[in-house]
Amino acid sequence: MLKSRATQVDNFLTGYLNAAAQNGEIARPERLVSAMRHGVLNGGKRIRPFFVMEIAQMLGAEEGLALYPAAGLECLHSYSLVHDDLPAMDDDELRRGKPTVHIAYDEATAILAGDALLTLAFDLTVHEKSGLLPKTQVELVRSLARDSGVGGMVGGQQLDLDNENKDAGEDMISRIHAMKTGALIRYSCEAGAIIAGSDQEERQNIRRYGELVGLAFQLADDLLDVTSDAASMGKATGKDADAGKSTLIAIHGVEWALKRLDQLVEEAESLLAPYGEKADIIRAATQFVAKRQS
Ligand code: GRG
Repeated sequence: MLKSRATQVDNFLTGYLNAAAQNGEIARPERLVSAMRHGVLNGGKRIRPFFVMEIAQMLGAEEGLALYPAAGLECLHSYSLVHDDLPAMDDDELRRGKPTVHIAYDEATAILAGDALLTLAFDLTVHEKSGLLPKTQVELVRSLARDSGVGGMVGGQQLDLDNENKDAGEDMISRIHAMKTGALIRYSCEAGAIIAGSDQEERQNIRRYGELVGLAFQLADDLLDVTSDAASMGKATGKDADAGKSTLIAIHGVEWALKRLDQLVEEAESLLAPYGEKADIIRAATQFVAKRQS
């Protein structure tokens, strides 16, 4: 289900980064372009571009119209992972089973590759070849900036850092999840509605759907941490694999998390009712997010 969209995005980004470097659209510091490739073309699931493209399609947008903003969103997501892996943040040496960008290159290059992926995200979203009307591009950029910035992903990351090694409490944990992980997933869904030219009511409905999927995504991620901990230690502990980070599972336990996931999926799917069979692929994706194994 995800695979064909992932291939489309990978092919697009490979072609774009190669061509843009060759024809001078991205003036060549080859080391930087290479580090950007390492950060973005490394086997990610491409869940966010999938939602942009499939929701646009479900709502009647012309095929292909969502490709540039979808690829842009993946660049932005990849930037966040490159920076999240840095020594000053999570200090990770592996990402998607391969050396992180600062390990494969160096720290300064990883910072710059992240910066360049972030700016490329906006470049692609307003690209003249996207086929999108300028008004649509502006709406996308506004939403993307809002959901990825201080009131969204980056703000959530700061709150996460502020609460490290503290008993964060349920409200704060939920807020961190909604901002740090949820906001970009919500944007991925809303972007599909913006591209399809939805009215405000439909846009709000899809945004709410995205919010619920974002929460399910994070909870599934926390469950994966618990099960991978359990696999390595022989028992479920309810503790997050990321040392120092509080999770809802540590507070409420695994049983609660499984039930909560079902509730989130049910509520999210109820918002798809108006779209009948056209929403089948999005329904399957909702299930995939909640039950994912990686
Ligand atoms: C450093 C500005 C800045 C932000 C970092 C999103 C984020 C904020 C950090 C990622 C930390 C993390 C592992 C969060 C858990 C959920 C998550 C975003 C997982 C990775 O997303 P996937 O599963 O990854 O879509 P792939 O590899 O498939 O792209």
